[in-house]
Amino acid sequence: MLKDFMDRRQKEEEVKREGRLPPGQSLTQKFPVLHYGSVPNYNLKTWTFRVFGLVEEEKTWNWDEFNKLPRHTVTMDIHCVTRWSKFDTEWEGIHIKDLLDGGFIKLKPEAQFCVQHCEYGFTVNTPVSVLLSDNFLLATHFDGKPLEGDHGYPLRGVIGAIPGKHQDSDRYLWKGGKWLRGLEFKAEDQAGFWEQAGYSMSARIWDEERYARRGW
Ligand SMILES: Nc1nc2c(c(=O)[nH]1)N[C@H]1C(S)=C(S)[C@@H](COP(=O)(O)O)O[C@H]1N2
Ligand SMILES: [Mo]
Repeated sequence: MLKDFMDRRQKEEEVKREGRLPPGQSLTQKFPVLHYGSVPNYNLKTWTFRVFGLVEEEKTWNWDEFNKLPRHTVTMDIHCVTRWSKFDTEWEGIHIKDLLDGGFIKLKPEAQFCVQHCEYGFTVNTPVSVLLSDNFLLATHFDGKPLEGDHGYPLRGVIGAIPGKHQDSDRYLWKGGKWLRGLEFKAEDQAGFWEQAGYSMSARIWDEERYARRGW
């Protein structure tokens, strides 16, 4: 117990020195689970992923088709708005920029925002520029294994900071929807579930954009 405590403090000091601990955050070695509602049932036989809204052509992929899209492994530090941060987490999945570059999807020029649609009608909003950066992944695997049910199996959005890099696209973890089923591209920003509950539309980590600003 005491050893774990010392170990945690030491690691926290280390990432702080390296400039990887955002303001107001503290290091955890666990992987907390945070969501509203219950973990959905899944059936990979009927699972689909839909890309719609301001795209040249709407797409629907089944699980097999989805898994043939180009894949990457990314190591990120993830930061939850409830103030825990987890460092050097390894994710495998798909970069949306690869889908554009490879011609799998084509956005209309007006598409500036995206709504991630999850099971049970849960939504998250993000600017397209954030989704296209190297620190956002449509993830199927964590730590070399398929996601656990609690963490979004079979597919989730995940966003964090690439170790050693500070980018405008570094946002809190809630900007990645678990149990993700589709992306809707839009011209205007539209508040998602937590955003309607008072969380920030933009959620920048280094500026501590945790809650919606009121009045201005
Ligand atoms: N579908 C869905 N995705 C969600 C949420 C949710 O309530 N429903 N919560 C978000 C929040 S607030 C956080 S902090 C992260 C937590 O991811 P984790 O449970 O894997 O740690 O998921 C995000 N994605
Ligand atoms: Mo959260």
